[in-house]
Amino acid sequence: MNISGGLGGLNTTNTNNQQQATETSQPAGLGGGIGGGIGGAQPTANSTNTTTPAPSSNIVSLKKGQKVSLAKSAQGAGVNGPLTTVKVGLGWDTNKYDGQNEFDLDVFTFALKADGKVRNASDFVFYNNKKIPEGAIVLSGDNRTGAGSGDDESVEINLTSLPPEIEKIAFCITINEAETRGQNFGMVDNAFARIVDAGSGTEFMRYDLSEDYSIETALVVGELYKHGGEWKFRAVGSGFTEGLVALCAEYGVSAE
Ligand SMILES: [Ca+2]
Ligand SMILES: [Ca+2]
Repeated sequence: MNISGGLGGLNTTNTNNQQQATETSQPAGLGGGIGGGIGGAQPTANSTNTTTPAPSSNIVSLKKGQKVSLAKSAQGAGVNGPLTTVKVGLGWDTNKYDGQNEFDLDVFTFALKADGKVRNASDFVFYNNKKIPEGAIVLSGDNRTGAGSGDDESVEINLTSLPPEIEKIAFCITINEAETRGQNFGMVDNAFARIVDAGSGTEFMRYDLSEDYSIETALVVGELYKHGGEWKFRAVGSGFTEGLVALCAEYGVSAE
């Protein structure tokens, strides 16, 4: 699929709880994609990082598979009062790649119902659809190089104005035109997600993806999800070899 062509053909096939039809119509979407298990290497500190403060003891540092309460983590990092708007910053570096093509990674965010599917294609937030209709999830923009150690692209979520039927938000990174350019996550370093209280600018949670990816062309970095009335973050770190097509199949968006 030509992602730069605008994804004009995306349609949800799941507006009436037809997720089974979606799954069976995209059987190859997740083939062999999900990365290895929990228990890999420890997150490594980035000694060249000069623009983002090193994680302190007040910032929860997640390992793959770990789930943490947003409110408790924020409180532990000194955020006063209830969380309203959080920023999920995602970053990466591509300095292992010396090919001729552009190497453009993109954040894709899926706003999901309790069944893990989008309401419709407008809940699929990316560079050509930078927010959901209610405006409670907004993508910063499209970084084309990944240069620098801070956030390369970020997503702001207003937890108080999210539609109540949105119970999960998945944050993914894909490589634009990975197949035609012969690029994969084996050429990507220092991928991370971090969560910041947008009001105070306080970072309170960080997940450094420590796994060595190879042929994958899409990553599910993590998920915000509502559990017992409270928002939590799960560090997922799963790679997919079928790129955006696999993600769309997973979350009920039909990519044609
Ligand atoms: Ca980009
Ligand atoms: Ca970067």
